[in-house]
Amino acid sequence: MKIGIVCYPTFGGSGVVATELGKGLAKKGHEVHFITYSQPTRLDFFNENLFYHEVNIRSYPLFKYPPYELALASKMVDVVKFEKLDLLHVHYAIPHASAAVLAKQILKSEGIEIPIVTTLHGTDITLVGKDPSYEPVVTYSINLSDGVTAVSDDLKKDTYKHFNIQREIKVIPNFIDLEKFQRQRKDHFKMAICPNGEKLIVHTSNFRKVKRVDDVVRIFKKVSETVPARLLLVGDGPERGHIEGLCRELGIYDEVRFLGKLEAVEEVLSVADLFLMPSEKESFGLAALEAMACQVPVISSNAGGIPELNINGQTGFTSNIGNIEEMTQNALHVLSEEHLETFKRNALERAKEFDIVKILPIYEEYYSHIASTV
Ligand code: GMT
Repeated sequence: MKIGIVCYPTFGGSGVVATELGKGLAKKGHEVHFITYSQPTRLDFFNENLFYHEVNIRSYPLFKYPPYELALASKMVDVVKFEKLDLLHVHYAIPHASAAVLAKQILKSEGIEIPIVTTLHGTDITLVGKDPSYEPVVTYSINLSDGVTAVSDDLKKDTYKHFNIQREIKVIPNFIDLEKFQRQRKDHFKMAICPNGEKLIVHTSNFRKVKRVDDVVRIFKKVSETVPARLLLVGDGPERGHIEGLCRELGIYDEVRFLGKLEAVEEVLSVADLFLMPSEKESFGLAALEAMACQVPVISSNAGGIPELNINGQTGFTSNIGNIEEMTQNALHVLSEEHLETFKRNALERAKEFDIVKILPIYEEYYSHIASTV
């Protein structure tokens, strides 16, 4: 098929999923056209089936807010027409779904039918989308999409709960490329960070409030009072300054390293013993899946779709949001010599269930089904 993919081209989970999906489809022989405002971060190699179309946003002194959604819709119209696309797949409802609906209506007026599939990723529903400033547009554009997918059962339920949705939502979970995310031998790195055999705990996120990085730091402090440990914080975002301050205040700054945004996060995960994800909201938890693929057990909250991935007592543990005490006890349990290897093995086995090789055909089948109904 000829597929147009619209996404945020950044490090965020939805952009990563969209880009990896497009790369995977291209490798299978589909022609994939990315339509974004800049080159997607992970679109970093040549493939004859991959194309990138940049959305140009014309500025004008009158515009306090440049109308990105209109520029995007116009670009979609252009690409669908001239590349003769069979389907548009937009990731993250705001504003991609409404821009796609607009593009579809324009194309229809010219006698061109283009099916659109919208994938809901999480905050487009649970945080931003249900805000009254966006809710009517999100509801309308989900209802007018030809196909709608959500990355977990929990997100599907949340969408029906908060919006008046008439469409069937299909759950297609996040996936992982096990060739890229696998435990590699990085002993020199581990020696440099943990010279005395300390346990290595890792957290990766965009450092937004919803990730509760405070909890990460507080759990680490408590764990390190019992077991010598180090904490690596990967990523960057609005809470970083505050978290640095908290580490100083708690007297653990020397045991914590801030690595910023990393391309090859799998290298860090390859030497990790435990991953922390105490999020307030998380539709799926792609970062935890990446850790598990590298044989890293997960201590997490039970928010959103996380329990659909992290199996309590098997691949790690899930606790109520903010229950730092329980998460600490669970972390110590997993890190014990007696249990660590079993949890690592279980984490990898679970990650294999989300292998891109298994999930790609589900998308392909869904595309064919949606295209046949339009
Ligand atoms: O986690 C974030 O804040 C980034 C966000 C995004 O929209 O890019 O991630 C969301 O989509 C990911 C891919 O589907 C999911 O794995 C994340 O759980 C989800 N984040 C939230 O729901 C907070």
